[in-house]
Amino acid sequence: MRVLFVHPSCLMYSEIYLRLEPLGVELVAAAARQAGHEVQLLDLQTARHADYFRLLARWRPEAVGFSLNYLANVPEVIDLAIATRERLPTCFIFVGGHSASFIASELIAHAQGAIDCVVRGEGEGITPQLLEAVAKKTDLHTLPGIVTATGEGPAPRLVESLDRVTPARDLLPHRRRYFIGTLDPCASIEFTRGCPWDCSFCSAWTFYGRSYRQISPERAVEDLQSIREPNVFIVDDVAFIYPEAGLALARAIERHRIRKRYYLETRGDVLLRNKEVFAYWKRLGLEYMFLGLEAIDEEGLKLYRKRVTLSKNFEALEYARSLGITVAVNIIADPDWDERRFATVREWALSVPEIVHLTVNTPYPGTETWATEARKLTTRDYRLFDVQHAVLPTKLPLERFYQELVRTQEVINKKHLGFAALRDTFFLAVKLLARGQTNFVRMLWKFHQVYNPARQLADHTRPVRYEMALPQTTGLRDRRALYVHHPPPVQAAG
Ligand code: B12
Ligand code: SF4
Repeated sequence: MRVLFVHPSCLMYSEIYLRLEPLGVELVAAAARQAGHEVQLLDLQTARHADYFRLLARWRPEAVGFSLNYLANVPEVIDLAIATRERLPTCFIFVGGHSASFIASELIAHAQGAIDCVVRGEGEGITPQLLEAVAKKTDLHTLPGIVTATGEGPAPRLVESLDRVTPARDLLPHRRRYFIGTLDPCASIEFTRGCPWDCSFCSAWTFYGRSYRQISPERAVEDLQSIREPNVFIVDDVAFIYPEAGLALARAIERHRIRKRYYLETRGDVLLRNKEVFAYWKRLGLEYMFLGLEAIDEEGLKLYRKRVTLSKNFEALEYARSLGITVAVNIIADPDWDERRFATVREWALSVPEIVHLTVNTPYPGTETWATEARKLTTRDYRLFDVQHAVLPTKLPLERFYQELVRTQEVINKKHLGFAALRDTFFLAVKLLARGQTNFVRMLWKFHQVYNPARQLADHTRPVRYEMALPQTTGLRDRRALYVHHPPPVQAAG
């Protein structure tokens, strides 16, 4: 079969800092190719809708699979599915990915016949079986994780081994457009999957049923060796939870003399527990680390159930600084914040050398906060669920909230993109431009175009064509009801 996989566009408010390759759908595309299908992959983060429609007309795929990790992309994917159905009425159209897995039936209802099925959970194992069933015209909704308008298969299954499929990176022609900050160009890689913690605002743990699996060091090294980019973003939710695994991988990389610059995400307590692992990785090229601090007070940490103390987080920052790693931290802005609270965060952000990101507390389907807060939502427009908009009632008038939010982001940004910082990055920018890498330099000038309180407020007044469904009941009796995958329980971490 001719199968086209599609990743939707970037979300406007994150595009200025980064644009990364869609690793999940690359894996699914690789699995379909391994099963003998003719496969293409189009990433709308680097291509336009016009390119998609041209490809449809030219190549006439028999199946189109959309990747839907981000809730804010839901309207785009539904519209593309409808437009595809109009152009190619017999084409099989399916959707998979993180967000799609939590709202499968809702998507099918919105699309009114344009989406044939939604694949819940990991896609690389089931997609070849699904395509085979489509070709043989057998029932789809008997397959694990498959949801159609007429039925739903059994619960999705975790793939037996993460070593079997390697991402089809070769299917993406515009690889130089992927970057994160100064790591330009930048590829992505996965070493582990899942997270054993259970933060209330996050759906990473509910998607994988709190499981945690690792790719073997041999396979990880092989994948790394195939990457041509000098920079690599590690997509793992929490890097190097288990020190032995982090060290084994580091040793294998050293043995193979692989030299890259790395960006990873982890937790403060994991960093402190496994200091020697991170120090080793620093020697291998670890340059940036993202720590999800989420709050700068104990109360906030408890609210998000981070299971870490404030002093541990601050100690972790100290340790990362001592290693010479540049750290980016995230703080969650609660809709409850007033001017005083924003001012405190501004003050704190200016007092530390780290890059501070501010995101707005957003209940997503699949999170615990969704089960407890969704009924309070002030909007049901998917596009606003991008952690840059307030979707819960704000204590300040909404306009004032955005003014404070953008002012805070601006103050923080000036710290890094202001004149003094620019002077420091000048030579780097020139070097990148000389190599034809323009992503980082463009980013430096984009902030004011994107972050603008009036524009953020205006986003709330756009007509809404697809409205999110609310949960049937409030509260949550059994957290396992949120799970997409239901593996046997693992021991809780932290
Ligand atoms: C890496 C990552 C990123 C990267 C890369 C994104 C990219 N281009 O793909 C970066 C840093 C850019 C990023 C940014 C953001 N992210 Co992010 N990100 C992740 C993270 C940690 C891992 C994703 C990943 O690569 N996993 C590894 C691959 C192998 O898994 P996968 O992509 O899920 O793919 C599998 C399945 O989903 C499925 N599948 C995927 N596509 C398809 C397609 C088909 C057809 C099929 C059948 C199956 C299928 O099969 C794949 C293989 O098993 C997830 C958390 C998580 N664990 O999922 C958050 C996560 C997806 N991000 C999230 C958010 C909120 C964001 C931001 C909005 C944050 C911000 N501060 O601005 C931005 C938005 C970016 C944008 N769209 O423009 C939320 C999503 C919430 C939601 N429901 O919408 C998540 C779940 C994190 C969380 N804690 O809640 N992110
Ligand atoms: S530690 Fe990170 S990935 Fe794990 S549940 Fe908490 S926020 Fe999500």
